[in-house]
Amino acid sequence: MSPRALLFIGVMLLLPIMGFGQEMVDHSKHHGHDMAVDPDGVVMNQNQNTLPRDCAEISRDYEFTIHAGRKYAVDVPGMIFGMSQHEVRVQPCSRITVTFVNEDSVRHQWMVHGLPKYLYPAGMFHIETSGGKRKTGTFIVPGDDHSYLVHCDMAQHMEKGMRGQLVVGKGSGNLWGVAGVSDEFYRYSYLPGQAALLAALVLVFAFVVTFWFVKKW
Ligand SMILES: [Cu+2]
Repeated sequence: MSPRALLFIGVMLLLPIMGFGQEMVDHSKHHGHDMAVDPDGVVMNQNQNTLPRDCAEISRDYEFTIHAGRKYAVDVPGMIFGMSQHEVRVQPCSRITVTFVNEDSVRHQWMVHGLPKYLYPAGMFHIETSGGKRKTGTFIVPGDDHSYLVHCDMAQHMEKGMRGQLVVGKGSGNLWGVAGVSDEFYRYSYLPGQAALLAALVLVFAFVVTFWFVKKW
């Protein structure tokens, strides 16, 4: 056998040992999300220092401890799961550290939607905790007044009470279905804004017309 053939066979035998051709997987950015995972849970898209584009500096630091569990839904009709606080109010451009304490035996999440996508992949920040565990995560909100949806994405948990809002600045109106804040169903606004005034005007007009007819005949 020629030296060249021997070299070829040698390299072919060595390739699997060298790990050549094996898929290189980087788990640090799962589907573009920045994830910190351990047995207690997950913090996704944590952001301690990167400022949103419309913020010159961090306006304020907040720390919240939010508990999740069945016992927080006891006072809410028809609901099974709840949070110790369904609404969080903060200043624009503030940094928020949330410790999420799961008092149930099933998994729960504290998931914020609608954040800027250039900073938070899919516009999301979330903390997920296994039953009986707690987890802490930090993120920074943009500078505009906005109401962000906060929920638990486990199947049926939002429908059964784990629905809240993060109000930045003046907010952008209350979201529906936030326990203690708004109705538990969406009221579709099919009537024009000034419906009551319009109805009153129609009634007065009808009365005047009728009165005029009766007088005339
Ligand atoms: Cu949940």
